[in-house]
This record gives sequence, structure tokens and C-alpha cells, in this order.
Amino acid sequence: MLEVVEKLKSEFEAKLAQSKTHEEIEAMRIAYLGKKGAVTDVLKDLKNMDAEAKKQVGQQINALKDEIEEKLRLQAKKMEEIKFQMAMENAEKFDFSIPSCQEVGSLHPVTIVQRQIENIFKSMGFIIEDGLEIQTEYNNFEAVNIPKHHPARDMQDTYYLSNGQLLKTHTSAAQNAIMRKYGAPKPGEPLRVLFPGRCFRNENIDASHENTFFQLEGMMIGDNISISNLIYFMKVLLSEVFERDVKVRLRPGFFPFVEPGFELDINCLICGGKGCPTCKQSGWLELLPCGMIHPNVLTMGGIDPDKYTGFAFGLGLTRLTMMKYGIKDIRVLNSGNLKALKQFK
Ligand code: FA5
Repeated sequence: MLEVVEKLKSEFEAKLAQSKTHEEIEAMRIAYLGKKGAVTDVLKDLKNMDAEAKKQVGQQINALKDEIEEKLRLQAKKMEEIKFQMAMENAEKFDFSIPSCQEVGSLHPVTIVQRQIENIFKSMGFIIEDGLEIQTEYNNFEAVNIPKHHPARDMQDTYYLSNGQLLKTHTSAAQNAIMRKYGAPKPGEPLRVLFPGRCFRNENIDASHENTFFQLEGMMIGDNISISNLIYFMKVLLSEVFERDVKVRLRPGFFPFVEPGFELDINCLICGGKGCPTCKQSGWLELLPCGMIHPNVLTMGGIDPDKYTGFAFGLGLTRLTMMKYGIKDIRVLNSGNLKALKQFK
């Protein structure tokens, strides 16, 4: 009987060496270990043996069963490894050291200028805040001293949402929340915040007006802030961005949230001040309105106007970008025309 077991074993090994597929392995499992398999058949013969032989042959057969199972398992594993190896050899070869993308993207010109200004102001102790695009009427208007029915609301044709909120018409909408967030400044440590953002107005679109455009607002509040601080920061801003002298003019401007208020216009860099469609033939472009924060606005922001003063400015960031790069028409900046936008690196 032991010879039969030995024969079975060598027969199995010969077949196993020939096997190449999972199907063949499965067929061998059935042929040897299945209900009607060769090993099972031998087990059936045990009942005719005496006790001693039963024990000896039984052990041999059980060992063979375990061995067959293990060898089938290892053979299946080996096949998987060979399959994987072959797949790897046939796979397309990549050189991972070659840069994957030949075309490198670029930042939008407005983002480039925004970051430049942020860096200038950060170096002067300003923190950057991110105002919400959807605002309440209170934040956009009331909190900056533009009560209901005030004529200034008509100057900023507003997109209202069905829930009564609105798309912010100017970055000044964040003033109140920022004042409340940081509170009254400590002596000698003025609050200095910069808050760029996208604004929306239901405008007639032309070369210098879009219905979606960027502003960049700055605010400084302390116990001794004056117009000369305001003028200093405006000068730094423009000379750093343009890296040369640019002609500007300061004239009185009316904004309910500042008193006094100013309009800072830039001499049109597209036509050199001669007059063109970008500056509507005037030679000047409104760029940087500013002023001393109105006491009402400070009060609504929780800051005592008898103790503190401050300035604010609301730079037309999209227009500044146009002037810096000589872009004649504001629509280019919202066009998604990659060919045009990629020039500004
Ligand atoms: C304001 O929005 C004020 N909140 C600015 C301000 C802040 C004044 C703090 C004082 C103190 P104005 O509506 O003028 O102001 O807009 C500011 C700038 O945004 C303009 O000078 C202009 O450069 C830009 N701007 C306004 N409307 C448009 C538009 N439709 N398209 C592109 N740029 C615009």
C-alpha cells in the first residue's frame, strides 16, 4: 500500500511540473483531493487493512494530502508572480525623471499683482483677510454708513439673491466683520488689514468696466492715524507695483464710509494720458479711492471713534493689473483666453 502512495506522489509531482494554468491546477486538485479523487480512493481502501497498517498508511496518506494541497497553493502563487513579471516586462516603459508636463501653467495676471501687493503690505505688518463673496445687506451697505434709500446704493447696481443676501459690490463689505474680529487696537499697535476680493455689479460692460472684477481693500486703525499715513501707503503701493514713477492725481471723492474721502486717479498708461477707449478719452482712470474711516463706521465696528482714527482704501485691482501690463480691455482678463493670459508670467 505504501508503494501506491509513493506512486501517487511521484505521478502528482510530474503533472504539477507540467501545469501552466490555474485551470490545470484546479483540475489536479479535483483529480487528487476531490470526492472521487485518487487520494480519496486510497483512503477508502483503509477499511480493509489491519489496525497497524491502517495507522501507518493513514498517516502517509494524510501527509500526502497536506503536501499536495501546499504544492498546489505554491504553484498557483508562482503562476501569479510569472504573470505579473510578464505584465511588467510588456508594460510601456516610463522614464520618471523626465518632467511629466511640458507646458507649465501660469498665474492669472490679477493673481500675480494681488500677490505682489500682499507681499508689500505684509512686509509693513499688514495681515491678509478673505472677505465672503455672498454678503448681507447690512455688511455691504448699512455697516459702511449706506442706509436704506441712500442714493449711494444706486451707484453700485447690486445682484440680490433670492434669500435677500447679495453678491458683494465692494470689498468694503468686510470692514465691519474685520473690525469686530480684531477689536480696538492696542496703543502703538495699529490694526493693519488687507482684504482682496471679487466684486459684482450689474454694470454696462466696456473696456474698463466688468460686472465681475477684483478690488483690494486696505484698512489701518490706531490711536494716531492721519491722512499723511494714508498718502504714504498709497505712494508705496503704486511705486512698488509699477517700479517707476507714475502720474497720479488726488481729488476729493464722496463715499459715505470715509470722511474726508479722496479719489486717486492714475494717468492712463495705455495712451499716456492722451485719451483712448480705456480711459474713456479722459486721460485718467479711477483707481484707488480712499479716505479716513467715518466715525459711524468705526462705531458700528465696535471701535470708539473718540479714541481711534483710521484710513481705508479700495484699490481697483483689475484696473491696476490692466495698467501694469498695458491691457487695453478689461474683458481680456475674464475671457479665459489662455493664449492671452499666458503672456503674463
Ligand atoms: C468703492 O467700491 C469703495 N468701496 C472703495 C473705497 C474703499 C473707498 C475704502 C474709500 C475707502 P468704487 O465704486 O469707486 O469704490 O470702486 C473702487 C474701484 O474699483 C474703482 O476705482 C475702480 O478702479 C474699481 N471698479 C469699480 N467698478 C468697476 C467695474 N465695474 N469694473 C472694474 N473695476 C471697477
